[in-house]
Amino acid sequence: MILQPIDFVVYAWLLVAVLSAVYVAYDQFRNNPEAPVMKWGFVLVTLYMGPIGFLLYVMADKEPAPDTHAEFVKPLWKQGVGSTVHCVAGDATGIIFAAAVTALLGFPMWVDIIVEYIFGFLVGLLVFQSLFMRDMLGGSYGENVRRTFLPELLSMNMMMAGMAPVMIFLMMGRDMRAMWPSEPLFWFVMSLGVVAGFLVAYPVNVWLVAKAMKHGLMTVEKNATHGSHDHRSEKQHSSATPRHAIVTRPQLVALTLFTLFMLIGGMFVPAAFVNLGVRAEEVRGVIMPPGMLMTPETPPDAMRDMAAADRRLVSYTAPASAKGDRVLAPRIENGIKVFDLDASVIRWNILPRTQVTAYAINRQVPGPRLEFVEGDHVRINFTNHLPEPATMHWHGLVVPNRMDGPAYITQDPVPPGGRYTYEYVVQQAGTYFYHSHTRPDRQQALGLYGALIIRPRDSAAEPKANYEYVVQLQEWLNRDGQTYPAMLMEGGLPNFFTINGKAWPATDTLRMKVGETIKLRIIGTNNNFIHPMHMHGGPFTVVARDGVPLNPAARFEADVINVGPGQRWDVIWPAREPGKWIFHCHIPHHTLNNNVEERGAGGLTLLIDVAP
Ligand SMILES: [Cu+2]
Repeated sequence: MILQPIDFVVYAWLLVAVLSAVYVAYDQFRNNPEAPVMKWGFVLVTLYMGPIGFLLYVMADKEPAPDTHAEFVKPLWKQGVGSTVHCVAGDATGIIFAAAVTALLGFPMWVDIIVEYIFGFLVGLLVFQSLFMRDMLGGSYGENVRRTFLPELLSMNMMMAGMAPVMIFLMMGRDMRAMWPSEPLFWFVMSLGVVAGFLVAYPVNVWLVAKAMKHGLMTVEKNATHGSHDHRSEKQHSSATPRHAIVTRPQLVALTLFTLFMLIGGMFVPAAFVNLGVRAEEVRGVIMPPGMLMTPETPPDAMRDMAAADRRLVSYTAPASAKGDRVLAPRIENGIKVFDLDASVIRWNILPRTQVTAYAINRQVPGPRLEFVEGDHVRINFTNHLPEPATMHWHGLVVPNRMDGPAYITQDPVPPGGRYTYEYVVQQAGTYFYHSHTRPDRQQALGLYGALIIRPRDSAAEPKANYEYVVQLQEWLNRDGQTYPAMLMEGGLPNFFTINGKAWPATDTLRMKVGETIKLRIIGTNNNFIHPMHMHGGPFTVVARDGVPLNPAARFEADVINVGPGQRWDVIWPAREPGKWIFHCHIPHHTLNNNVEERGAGGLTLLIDVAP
């Protein structure tokens, strides 16, 4: 599934890599008089390096015309390519194998890197150098291991010096799908790592070939017989490896030291920037918001907390016209009002052309409105179809403690697929709401909340108006197809704002006549900001705070009311003049959609259309 624009590049790259490797294999084994070990080397390296492997093969090794191979591969730069290909084929095979296995086994990243080095080195030395090159090198296997140890060490050090930082920074960057082997992005990042390793290892390989310490490309003579005879053309060998090459001990010591410093730098410098203690399975598939601060001490829990809601887990896409806050009619069982709430991941339109990935209750944002009457005995069956544990909390209500909902404090959270029944007698009346109390910074910010409207037993106790309207605020962070929980943190700041799940101009239009009144029940279902909600066309009267009615002497008029997270205000507004009057947040950024003004406003804006 395409989740990010980079995914197009990833799929294209992997496809080209496979096609290129097939072509190189075909050409090597059919047309090219290259030594068998190099044939395999090029096939593997092309698989690992995609179009770059293909390029190197065509430029440095593919026979341009019959019987020209020996001449064609003579230049030292091509011999260096051959030597590096041979090194990369062995080392990268070991590294990639180890990377996939260590990720699946659940080792932290720093262990992965060390195991990858050891595996890469061993496969390179014991298989690709000593075993596959036995014919070229002559001598026993043990002798070859000894003889190729130093060249392999130098080459592998440089290879890992290039590969490790690329793997670490790309795997543990913003898109941590790259940590997990079942994600195509993992293989793309491995591929880029091999390319970097190749480039860094190339100069050392050129030197090793020039000094006859490693083999480059080779041509197998057409009439060469198998058996004890050397497969190389002697003539070719002499031209590729000058006999005057003299290697001194100081040169080898200096070069060994240099590659060790490169290796240590490549493996340990990234530790200053990312948390190498993270295990791949802890951050499986997560995509982090752009701008989030990720340091060596950022725990994986913090990463999962701020990660995008996973679009691959969406079970339902709501029609663009769907509305949230729909009244949920209860079933009556033995005099108990029974409500079923079901949490799941959905796609939801906050604007006609803007969809978010939301954690929704009963497939709507906000969740369904529960209407109680003071004294009701209610039972709420909560089913969790989210990918993480969740609970429900009845904000402001007096309930038995184990019905209150804070995860790990009054109850174990409801696991994915699990269910919990909340049951209590409603003792209060007024404007309340429910929301998740498991990681509410994440879950409520992604949409897990809804209104609780409780009528008093004595309806005369309630200040009346001609109309009623519930206002639920929310902040969203939605970028490039990903929805992250909006948080007042670096990288977590919201760019969309909704009233009842819709941003202006998709918010409701309320219609009334001059002389009529409307009661707004404003609920601070928002997580981060205090929104100063302002009414045009004259003040409203504040008649209740946090569900509790203000006695007439305590009521007051205002045209701005600060709605902090969790607060509720009931206000009554009389329509004094005909026309279009707006009710909006007075933080101007909150009346824009991703900083764009649409039809005069955006976000937290509601229109009241008053007829004469
Ligand atoms: Cu605001």
